Amino acid sequence: SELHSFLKKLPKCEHHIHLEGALAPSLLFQLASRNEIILPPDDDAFKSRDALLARYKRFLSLDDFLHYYYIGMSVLIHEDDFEALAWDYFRHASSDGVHHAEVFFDPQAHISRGISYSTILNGFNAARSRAQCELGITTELICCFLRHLPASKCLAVFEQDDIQASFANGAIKGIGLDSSELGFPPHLFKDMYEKAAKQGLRRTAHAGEEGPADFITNALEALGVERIDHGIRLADDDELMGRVAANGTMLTVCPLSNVVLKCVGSLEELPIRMFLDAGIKFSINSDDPAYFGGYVLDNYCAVHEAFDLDIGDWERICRSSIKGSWCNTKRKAEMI
Ligand code: ES4
Ligand code: ZN
Repeated sequence: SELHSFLKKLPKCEHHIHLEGALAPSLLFQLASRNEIILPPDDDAFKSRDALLARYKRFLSLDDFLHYYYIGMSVLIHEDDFEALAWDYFRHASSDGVHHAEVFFDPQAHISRGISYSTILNGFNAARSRAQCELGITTELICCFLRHLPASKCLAVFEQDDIQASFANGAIKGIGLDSSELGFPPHLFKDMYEKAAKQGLRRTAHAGEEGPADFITNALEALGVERIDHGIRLADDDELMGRVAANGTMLTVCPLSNVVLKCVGSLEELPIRMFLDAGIKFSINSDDPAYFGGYVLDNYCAVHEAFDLDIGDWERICRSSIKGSWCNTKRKAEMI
């Protein structure tokens, strides 16, 4: 339709996509076979691509999804696997009209399996160069830490020589905090975020996805984050909403993710209209596109249909997401 083509052409920036969450079942099975990885034999979901996709439609919660997410990424072994994964995402993103993508990855989930950090980074960087040359899209990497693991373990990984080198040489733009939210409040990671700030890294954290609005306050105050990933529970706290609007903190909202993981009952329950009315900056993102049934354009279309936005609303959303990006001002100017 005319609207689909309008939404497709909008100059998009994506700020909330986990590269491991772009692992489509077809690539998952292909890599499992090539790398001789045995998927759980007692779970019928791994019997076929269709069975796996059907299981993805029945996620009960964030933790139920994460169980499959961590098993899925166990097929990633070689540099080429990480390159193929990232390239697959960049191709989809570009065809959806993404001009600039800031992508998450979870080094701890690979290092713990004996994969070296350089294998991950070299693979992703090869795909990033190709994306820049062949698709004309710019990209940044955000190194995420797994909050269900002890903060001391996260800090030890943060301080690893090879990871520190990737911060110092600009390969990594910033840090994030992801995985299970309930029971793991942001302030546990205060030391790591303080060090990151001193090193000139940009800082974001998942907060207010399944967890309460208090976790958003906590992330802003204890971690000094510049963005909030998800942040939908902000709608429960009027005072905090005013502060977030006044400070210009951007939320990276993931509509289809929130529905699939049952953080909301339906798209219509998302506070999109409330955020627009309150002057809150937000971008619209895919989170884990291979698991949640859509890439970024699917998320734009779903929001359009649920909230009946007009051209002015969309222009505001796109301008905010360009402004909230962590690229240089020259690149921002090219996108506007
Ligand atoms: C995630 Cl949706 C979501 N929330 C928290 N952590 C994650 N890691 C990958 N996807
Ligand atoms: Zn996420």
